[in-house]
Amino acid sequence: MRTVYTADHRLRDSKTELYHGALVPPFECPERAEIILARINEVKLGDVLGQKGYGLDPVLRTHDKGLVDFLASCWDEWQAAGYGGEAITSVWPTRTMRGDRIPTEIEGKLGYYALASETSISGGTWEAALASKNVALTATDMVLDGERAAFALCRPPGHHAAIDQFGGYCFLNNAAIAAQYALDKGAQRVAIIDIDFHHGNGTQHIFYQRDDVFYLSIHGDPAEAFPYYLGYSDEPGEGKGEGFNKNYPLPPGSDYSSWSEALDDACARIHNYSPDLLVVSHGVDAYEKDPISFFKIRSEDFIDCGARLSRLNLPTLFVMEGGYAVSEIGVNTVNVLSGFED
Ligand code: SS9
Ligand code: ZN
Repeated sequence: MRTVYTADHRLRDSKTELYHGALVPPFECPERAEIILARINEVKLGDVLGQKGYGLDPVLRTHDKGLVDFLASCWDEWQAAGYGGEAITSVWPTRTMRGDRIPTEIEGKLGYYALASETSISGGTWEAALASKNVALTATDMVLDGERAAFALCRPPGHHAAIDQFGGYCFLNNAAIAAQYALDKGAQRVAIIDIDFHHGNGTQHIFYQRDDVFYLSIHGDPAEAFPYYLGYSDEPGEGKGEGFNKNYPLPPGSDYSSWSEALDDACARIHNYSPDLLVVSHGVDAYEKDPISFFKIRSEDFIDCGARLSRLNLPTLFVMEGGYAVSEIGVNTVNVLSGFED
């Protein structure tokens, strides 16, 4: 399998994450992508190619222009306002206020577009987010051009980014942008299976009312895990999208026996849907030693997971999402890809 990677991911190098009430070095750090790349080369998974340019058009097919403009100018506006730290929101349009006014002051605007406050915006963030979606689209083109599978080594990740919100370490929803791009290039149906530990609230939000993208996700029960306010089992999709959203929330301590049961059910539904393309939101934070998650998936389980995905026999695009046990992230990520190939 070939990989698409760019060193531009390093431009996303924020120094602060608001975590349990303290500012800590971000879990979502540049080393993550470098360690995955090193493992790909170590096991000779396949060639590694650079990004092609795609501009903003495919982004605006998925995201709101207000969010895009905000992300592009946030850091400059934050600095121009004279604020000392990285851009972290401390305000929101909460339930008792208006959600239809977008303030002009950067602090208010930041709260409008943020879905959480752990994700600081700093210099280079926007450039890295643009490169990350280019990586996803370059790999999408490889699959549309006939490769059985490709790996988009995206960083920063994307699945928490909604139509008009960023957060959860995500700015642009790489998997969603890729799915929409495939549809625009002639695909009829796309399935997205999200194996990251966290529910991909952004991806669900983007496609919730649509039947041309079927979103399925296995994740920590949102009653007990980020993103907390979406990802429950009673979210089937809406309107013509009803029946094309499927969540598998699992409790703390879940191991591969219950996790793979959910995966098998998801694969059966994907098979019945008969998509032209399978997008895998590929996160490895379900791993037993992940510092911010609570599943018990072992490194070898990821190989089996890849093998099960492969049995669907579909053109498959892997898009990197989360995974924060940094020293094991290379092995775990590539285990899914090698399991898929063998
Ligand atoms: C854990 C807080 C987690 C955000 C996690 C985003 C994961 C992206 N107590 N906060 S894959
Ligand atoms: Zn995650």
